[in-house]
Amino acid sequence: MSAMQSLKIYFAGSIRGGRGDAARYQELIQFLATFGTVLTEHVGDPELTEAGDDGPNDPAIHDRDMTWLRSCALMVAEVTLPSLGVGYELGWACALGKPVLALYRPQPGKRLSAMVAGSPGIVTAEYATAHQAREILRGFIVALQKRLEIGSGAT
Ligand code: 6K6
Repeated sequence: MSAMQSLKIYFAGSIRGGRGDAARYQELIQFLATFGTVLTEHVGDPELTEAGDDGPNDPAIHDRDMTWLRSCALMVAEVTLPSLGVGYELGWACALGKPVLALYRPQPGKRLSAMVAGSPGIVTAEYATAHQAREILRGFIVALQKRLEIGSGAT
């Protein structure tokens, strides 16, 4: 990738599945923005509630997000709070061959879906602190940037 091109990052996190982790999403998005362009910054918007219906209609949301998903270089999903929409996006990202990182905070008495944890197309990483999450993100993106540079024949 040339220095002029910004890495397009699709961040996925629960919206109608519940907004309990919205502040974490915002922190992760702010960190991701230091590596490129986060296409889905609204996922971390603290004003966005799970019940809010003042935005675009559902087909418009779906089609806009799918256009972004198709155009992204990688997907990062925070999967601790289960969300149908995030599961749908993960499936599409895998089918499209996108690099996918799922961040998960282990919860007492719960386990991450086997369809995420067991997917060969998804790198799942467990974390507890924001610092750990940032280190995981940094490692994943730096490795991807190296692969992209090698793939583009850059020296
Ligand atoms: C506001 C309040 C309720 O719905 C809205 C507006 N909705 C959305 N706007 C943008 N992206 C959305 C919206 N709903 C779902 N998504 C996408 O699905 C995001 O990229 C999230 O990663 C994921 C969340 O899915 P749900 O099932 O938790 O809503």
